[in-house]
Amino acid sequence: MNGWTGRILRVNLTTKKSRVDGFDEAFARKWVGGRGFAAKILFDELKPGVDPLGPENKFIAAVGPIAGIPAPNTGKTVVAAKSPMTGGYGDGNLGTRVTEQLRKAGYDALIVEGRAERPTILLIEDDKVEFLPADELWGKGSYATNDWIYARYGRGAGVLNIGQGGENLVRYAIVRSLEGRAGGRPGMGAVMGSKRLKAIVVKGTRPIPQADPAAMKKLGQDDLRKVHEIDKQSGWSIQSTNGVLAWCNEVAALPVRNFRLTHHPEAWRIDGERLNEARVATYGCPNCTMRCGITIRDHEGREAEMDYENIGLLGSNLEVFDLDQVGSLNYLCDDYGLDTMSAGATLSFYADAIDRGAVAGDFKFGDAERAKELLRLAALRQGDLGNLLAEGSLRAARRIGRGSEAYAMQVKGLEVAAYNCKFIPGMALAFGVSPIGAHHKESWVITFELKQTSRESYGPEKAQKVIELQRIRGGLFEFIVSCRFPWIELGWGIENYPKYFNTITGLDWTLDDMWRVADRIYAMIKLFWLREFPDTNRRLDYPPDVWFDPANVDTEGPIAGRHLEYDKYDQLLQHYYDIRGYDRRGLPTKATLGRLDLGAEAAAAEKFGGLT
Ligand code: PTT
Ligand code: SF4
Repeated sequence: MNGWTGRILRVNLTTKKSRVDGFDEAFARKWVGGRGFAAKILFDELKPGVDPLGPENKFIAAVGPIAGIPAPNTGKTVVAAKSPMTGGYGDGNLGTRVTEQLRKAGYDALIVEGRAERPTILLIEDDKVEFLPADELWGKGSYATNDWIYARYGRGAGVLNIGQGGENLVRYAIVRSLEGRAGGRPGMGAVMGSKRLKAIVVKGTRPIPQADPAAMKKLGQDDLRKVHEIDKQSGWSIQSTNGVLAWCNEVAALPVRNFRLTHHPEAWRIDGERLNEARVATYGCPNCTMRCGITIRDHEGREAEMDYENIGLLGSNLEVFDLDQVGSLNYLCDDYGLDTMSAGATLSFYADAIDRGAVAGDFKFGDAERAKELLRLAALRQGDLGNLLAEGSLRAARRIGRGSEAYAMQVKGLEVAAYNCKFIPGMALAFGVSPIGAHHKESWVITFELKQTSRESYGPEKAQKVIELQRIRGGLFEFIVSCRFPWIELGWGIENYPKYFNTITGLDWTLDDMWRVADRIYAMIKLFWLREFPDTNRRLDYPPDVWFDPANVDTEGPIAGRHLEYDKYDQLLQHYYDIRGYDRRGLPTKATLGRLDLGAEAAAAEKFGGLT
């Protein structure tokens, strides 16, 4: 079978045993890899209702057919588990040498089960699997852990690790790799921590099976050069992702003051130009010439890798308009292994709850020093306050009560990314129907919406575009496993990806074949949610209430007085369901599931909620 190793490594931390499971070409073609493998394995193997932080949950790292092959931006791995943030399916995607090393070790995916008795490093070297003690690393930050591993296994080793946040089961703890990469927003680091798994180290020596290695080598190298040229000419990497901050401020889409405001006169102080001026180094994932990781050094000499989402949620949304201080907060999240986005949004929620009188406290918007202290308390789960903040904004709101849930900025329990959709219906829909909670990765429809359609519209063209983008971003790039930035930021043609896929596998797929797999994975994930939440309904696909609230409108600027409207949003949601072939509850119909070759999965899910 070209393109796949046909092997999944299964490791049990409780029994310290491992085995290799094979899979056949039918499985490979049906699920392809990455998110496809993860969703299918978790659906098949997790009993409904298992505790995401219990030993029954499984942690998965999965790559896809083009992952790790020298071609544009193929150094990514999907990490997945049942999410401690949402209780549903969760995953993330990060740049790491694990991608190539796992493939070279002879596996397309790793499944980690059980819970180790003592803190453990899982070492995988081809067929050898070892469970090494990590007691001396437990309690250490992600940077020190990474250095310790590099010192023993070399910088070429693939490493996934967690900081203290993961160890202490902070629900939004993330997985870290390389110098600055982080992935698995819905608590994938906490799942590693719950298994007492401090790090995974992978080294492999075998060739990656390919139908035509010479053709792929030439194609990959040529295209890496071309992408590099386009990037140089476009200048995208000068500001990288943070180029978007000034635009969000201009179009009233920036989160400010826990999403109460949409723009701010001080925003320029943390924009892409300022970030580039402060740059001390540039990092990238393996097999990437775009190298979008910009780091700055804070006043304590600590280097942090900054992206727009980090700056939007640790900066403007907290009203910290000092890049140095945002850098410090970013560094702490990285070292503790906390998701910058949920951490920032949870602190903003807390400041808002104090400001509105729902809870007593001494934290105010703009207070970066106290924010650092609060991150520490959350990461170490110190005291009542640390424990409250470690739960994320939805659970914190439920504890605080007094109506605060309305301004906990989350969907399905995962905090909203840095786009303030008070009056951006299509992007609000994208957050609502994202299969892992309010992540922008699935469908970043905002630029299409604001540049090519009317902001006012709730028309089917927006639902159609959300689906089109989901198929590409949450589908193709997550199952083939490759970074989407060449396509989204440089206009690198989407048709290149079936070309890579076909050259590696020897198959003859078109983009339509890719969209079918994407739709299958989305439907599969919906069934996962149904099983966990049998009373699921369309309300699960709604964005936060405050975006609909007339009392929360901007009083000046481009969207003064405007807010989302429930009935129109509901209609837009219905357009989305209709195009996808989902019913009024937001579940794929039996006919849709049949069309997607999900009959067996439908039968397994049906008893949980009566599919139509
Ligand atoms: C991603 C999420 C993002 S998305 C950002 S910034 W972004 C935040 N980065 C964090 C960080 O840094 N440190 C930290 N402690 N927490 C962080 N949380 C946030 O995590 C990332 C890039 C980026 S930068 C984006 S958009 C693209 N995302 C891709 C994706 O999701 N899939 C894909 N096939 N390609 C992608 N390319 C881009 O990768 P999550 P990375 Mg991350 C310091 O995983 O859970 O989706 O969270 O992977 O290797 O760091 O690259 O403006
Ligand atoms: Fe990694 Fe950025 Fe390159 Fe994508 S563009 S592969 S996120 S360095």
